[in-house]
Amino acid sequence: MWPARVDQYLDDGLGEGDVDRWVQSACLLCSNGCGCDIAVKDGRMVGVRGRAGDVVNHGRLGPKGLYGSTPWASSPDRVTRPLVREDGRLVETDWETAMARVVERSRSSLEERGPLTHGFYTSGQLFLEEYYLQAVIGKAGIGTPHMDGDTRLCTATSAAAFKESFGADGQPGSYTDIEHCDAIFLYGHNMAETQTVLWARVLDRTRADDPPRVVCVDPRRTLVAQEAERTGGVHLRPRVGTNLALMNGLTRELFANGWVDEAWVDAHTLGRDELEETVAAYTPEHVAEICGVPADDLRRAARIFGESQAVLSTVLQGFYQSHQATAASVAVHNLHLLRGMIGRPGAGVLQMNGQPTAQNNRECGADGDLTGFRNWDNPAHVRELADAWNVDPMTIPHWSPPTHAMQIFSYAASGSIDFLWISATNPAVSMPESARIRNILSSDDCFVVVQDLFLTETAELADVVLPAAGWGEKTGCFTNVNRTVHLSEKAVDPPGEARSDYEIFLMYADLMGFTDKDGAPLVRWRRPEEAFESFCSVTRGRPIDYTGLSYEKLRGPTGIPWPVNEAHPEGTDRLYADGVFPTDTEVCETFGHDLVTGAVVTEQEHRAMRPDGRAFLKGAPYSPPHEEPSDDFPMLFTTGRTVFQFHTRTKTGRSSSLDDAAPDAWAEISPVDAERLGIDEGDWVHVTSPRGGIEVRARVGQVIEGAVFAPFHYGRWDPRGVADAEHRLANELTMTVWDPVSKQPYFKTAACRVTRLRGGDGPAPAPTTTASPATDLAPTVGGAETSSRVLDVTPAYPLDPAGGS
Ligand SMILES: Nc1nc2c(c(=O)[nH]1)N[C@H]1C(S)=C(S)[C@@H](COP(=O)(O)OP(=O)(O)OC[C@H]3O[C@@H](n4cnc5c(=O)[nH]c(N)nc54)[C@H](O)[C@@H]3O)O[C@H]1N2
Ligand SMILES: Nc1nc2c(c(=O)[nH]1)N[C@H]1C(S)=C(S)[C@@H](COP(=O)(O)OP(=O)(O)OC[C@H]3O[C@@H](n4cnc5c(=O)[nH]c(N)nc54)[C@H](O)[C@@H]3O)O[C@H]1N2
Ligand code: SF4
Ligand SMILES: [Mo]
Repeated sequence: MWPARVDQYLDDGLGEGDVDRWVQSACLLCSNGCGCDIAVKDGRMVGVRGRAGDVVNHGRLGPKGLYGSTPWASSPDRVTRPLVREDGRLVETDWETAMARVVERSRSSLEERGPLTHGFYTSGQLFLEEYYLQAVIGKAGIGTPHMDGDTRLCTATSAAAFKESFGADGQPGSYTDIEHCDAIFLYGHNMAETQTVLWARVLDRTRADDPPRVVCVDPRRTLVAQEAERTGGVHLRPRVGTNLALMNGLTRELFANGWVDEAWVDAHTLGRDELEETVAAYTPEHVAEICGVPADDLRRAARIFGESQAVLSTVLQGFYQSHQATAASVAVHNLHLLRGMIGRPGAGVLQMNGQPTAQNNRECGADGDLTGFRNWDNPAHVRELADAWNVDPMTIPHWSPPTHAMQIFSYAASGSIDFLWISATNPAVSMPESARIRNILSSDDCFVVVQDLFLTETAELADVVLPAAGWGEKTGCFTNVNRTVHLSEKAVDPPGEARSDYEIFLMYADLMGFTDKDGAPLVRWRRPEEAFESFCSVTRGRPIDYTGLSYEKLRGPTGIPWPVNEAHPEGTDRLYADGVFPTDTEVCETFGHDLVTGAVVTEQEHRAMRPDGRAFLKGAPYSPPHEEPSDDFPMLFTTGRTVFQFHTRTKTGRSSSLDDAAPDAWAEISPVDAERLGIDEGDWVHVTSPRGGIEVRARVGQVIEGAVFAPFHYGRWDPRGVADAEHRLANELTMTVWDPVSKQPYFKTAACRVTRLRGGDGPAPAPTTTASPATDLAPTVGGAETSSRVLDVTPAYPLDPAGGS
């Protein structure tokens, strides 16, 4: 049992006695979903503390959760009134005027050119009720297939991989697997920085008796990689963009060494022989040629997998945002299925999420999925929703696959979408090929509505900006990566005239007058709780069954993992304990795809395979990335995160503790490349790709030779007015290409060139206590004190960068 420890943060100078009340919630800064209470004083959020009884975190909170959850809320630069564009400038106005503009434009587009003019691009950070309301408006009110979220950039591959292997979305494993496993494999997942509380749980095992071995697949020597070395596991460092070749090599080793549980495979899976054939060519030596991973390292890693009784695997952006994303992520499932390691303690897959509420977007269907894990290609599933919402089934778009985010922006570029509503995401910074995105958003042809807490780089380009209430300023539910549902209660009023996203979408539905097929208002709920109850009822009978949940039940001591129903009134820790998967043709969420081309499998083809509750083993050959190094662009560019910042920094950038520790962008290169290019630690460098470039300081770090790593957090906005903020956005370099199955764009493969511009005046502003240490261990900008103040709240970090505990 993982011991409880309550972590707490209060604003400077405040003690526990100063807090007026604590309000129940869960942390909204990553998908781990740690249970917490919000401290309120004089109507302001002034801190947080972990909830000891919560199954997710046992009271712990990490650096972002502690220091980043509340300071943004009372920041003086919140948007507090609606803004509309007048003569090229955004000016303040009242809600009536702003909504009248939105509704007028929406009506005229619908009347003139129909529902395909409308696109909704939402988030992984709203509440369940807000996605569900959007889904009902978009699917049953307007009838547009053009709905997606930034979840496409984030966890589309997680959902796609589940659907391809198991028939439906839904995390099979559990965090409790950490306590029971013999080995932990982390694929493209820097858990030490991106899910710090989960990593603390891992460290509590790896630093105790009988530790599991860790295997890390990452081109950088992250803290995870260091833990792999320390536990006698393996750090596999593939060349950027070669994950699938590596996975095929691991899979081949299981077959070649007789590590396959043939009886289990025979009873519970389909496709074993085809998979063996697909991976036959990937000998360790062949893999070494493609990936640059020593053949013996691959053999050692495979042996750990093959000889362990219970392996826990976690997968994240190094796989999802990289080349052949779905095929590589499905390959992780294949390893588990071949060993019969699923559905029992310790043998789990955590196909991770990133954003705190990405799961709910997938569940509710504001993202291109059909509500309640239904199959858009199954007329019976569409009818169930039509009945629940009392609309004609033909209103709900299902004549073709739903439009993914990258395509929505292409339609906006070509003019077929001319009404684009963006909520709780900042695509001008977070989408690939930023120059293209800025052009689309600022074009006169497309009417852009942006709903945010701040005047972000995206909001600045909008036609209408709607001021939103954030976490703690509204009530709703959300579900973490581990299927655990939490209720987050309103703690304080939003500033000025800001309103919750739920209220804003409700206002739009009322003004548009959407009706059901009997002419009654389509959306009759008022309180978020009514939307929640409606959602629970449409999940009945689906793999994601919420029918046993209510707000009242969620006010208990802990979050509850779905399915929660009559059979499982207290929730379900682990799926597929019986080895039965939701793959039946009538049940599944998709009939599946060809992993190489993305071509859809038809209903007839699916039926002919007679899945009968068995999981699919699906393989694909490796092919090289879209853009390979050339004479002009000889290196590989990859991007990611630091522990101290969250995405485009709108919250963490307003916490001085966090922002001081990682105040500005950098580019990480290997010592060998630095030497070759004449670059010293802290020098200004120009990193360019065929699409654009950045000018940042170089961190001579621990990335693999031939690769460049840059954080994507830093757009133009800066709390301290950094002079070179114009030229530091990593997405200037990334490209408009995506995985054929999940449609997730590639943020982790592009060709680039690095040139030295001039000397710097000290080390790069990259934190030294994380995945980006300098060889000379220069102190982190912001001061070692700030950094350790942030770092000492969890044992996730060896404070000594050399790796002590
Ligand atoms: N501090 C912090 N935590 C966060 C977030 C944040 O912004 N900041 N965001 C949250 C969200 S939404 C998400 S999605 C998650 C993301 O969490 P992670 O996926 O852990 O984060 P990343 O840094 O994007 O990528 C992980 C690793 O992929 C590696 N990588 C790059 N290219 C390749 C490749 O070709 N192959 C392999 N195998 N690995 C590669 C990088 O070196 C990096 O260490 O984090 C969540 N948590
Ligand atoms: N190069 C590169 N690019 C990437 C990635 C990468 O690894 N590399 N990762 C991708 C991934 S995984 C992700 S998740 C995306 C994240 O990209 P974004 O979603 O664009 O990032 P955020 O900064 O979290 O944007 C959320 C916005 O919502 C606002 N907001 C917060 N709460 C609320 C609310 O309750 N209501 C409303 N209306 N607004 C709210 C915030 O102020 C902020 O502007 O970036 C993607 N882009
Ligand atoms: S691990 Fe994630 S959910 Fe937990 S405190 Fe940290 S940021 Fe919040
Ligand atoms: Mo994400």
